[in-house]
Amino acid sequence: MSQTPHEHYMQRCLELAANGLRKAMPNPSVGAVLVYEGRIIGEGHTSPFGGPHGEVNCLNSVSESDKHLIPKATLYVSLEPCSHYGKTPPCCDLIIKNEIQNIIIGCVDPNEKVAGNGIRKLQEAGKNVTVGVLAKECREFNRRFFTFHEKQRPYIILKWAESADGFLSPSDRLLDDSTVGFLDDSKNQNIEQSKNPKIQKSNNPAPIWITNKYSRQLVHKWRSEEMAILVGTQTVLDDNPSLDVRSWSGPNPVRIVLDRTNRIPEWYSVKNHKIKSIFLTETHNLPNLDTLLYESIAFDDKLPKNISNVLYKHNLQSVIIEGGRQTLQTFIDANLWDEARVFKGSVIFHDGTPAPQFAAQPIHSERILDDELIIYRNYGEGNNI
Ligand code: AOF
Ligand code: ZN
Repeated sequence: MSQTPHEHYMQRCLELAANGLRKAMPNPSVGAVLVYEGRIIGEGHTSPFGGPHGEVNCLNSVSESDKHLIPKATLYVSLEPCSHYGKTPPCCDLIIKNEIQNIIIGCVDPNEKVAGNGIRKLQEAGKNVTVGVLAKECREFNRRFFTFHEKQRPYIILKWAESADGFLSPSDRLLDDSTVGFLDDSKNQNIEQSKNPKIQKSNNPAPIWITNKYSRQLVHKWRSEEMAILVGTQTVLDDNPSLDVRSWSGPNPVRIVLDRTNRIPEWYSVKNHKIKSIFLTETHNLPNLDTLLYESIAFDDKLPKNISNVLYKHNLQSVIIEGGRQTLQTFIDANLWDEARVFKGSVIFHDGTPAPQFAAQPIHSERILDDELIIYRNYGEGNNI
């Protein structure tokens, strides 16, 4: 489908914004493009958190020789320009000061400090303001930010890997003891993957992987894109995962660990101080230490909501939940999830822990060598962004 010129420049805004998405969090990443008579004279995107907004970087990028064109140019911006003093001054004031007359906006900012005030301020200053060009794409792009502000909760991504016959892990009966590793990327194993994963006995310490190394690398990329990663107690006790970003470059998400009765031993990887971690317990008398924090929550029938409230309180706009079965199923049953990313490997377990059960339509699937990746979105009632 051919794009209108407005859509074309808005698309460029999103391309620019993609460059700054993770670093800008928990701010939205916003792209801005300044166009004069079909020529882009300036462009920019939001700087890392706390830094200048997209509009500022766009205006600063205009060359000396083009500066006189600014008032006659059209500004495209993927999110409503801000109207408030946050860590930076209002972008609206900058636009007004630069005497830009035409502003094309992708979508309204859901932040209650802005929420239409930016558009109003520009209109009151006599500007021509158009709102809603590629609005859906602009919201989708910053979906973590939108979910956070509109639903007061993080964007929730479920991730698991299952065998070709639908198990997360093989039956214990197939294993000599529980020290054998298997499964996928929630593990802390750096051992090279054999090409054909087979169930290993305990005299062989090699883990059993469901997914191949390309799929596992993708999971590390995903971790680097989210603000938090969460697993249940059993997953930690079984696998001693580090929950960090290894085979990809990018920041580590904050580790969120369910530990209702404080069972996780001090020497486990999730308790090292290398990465900020939050332990969710029923009760604790443990002090917050360095990067290791504790939060008390009720482990009742509202557990997923209670967890989501803690993440919200800590300004964590997204979380990838990597297991185990019970934790994943609890979020599914509460209908508190936005995306599920499911790998189906080629290994067959015949028996074991069944994969979570849920009803949702896949929006995408692809093959990664012998693995299949299926992505689901939860557009359930009241749950669409
Ligand atoms: C824009 N352009 O590029 C971004 C905006 O504390 P501050 O000053 O960084 O403001 C953060 C808020 O500003 C953020 O929550 C969102 O409402 C808006 N972000 N606005 O005009 C931008 N990143
Ligand atoms: Zn701004």
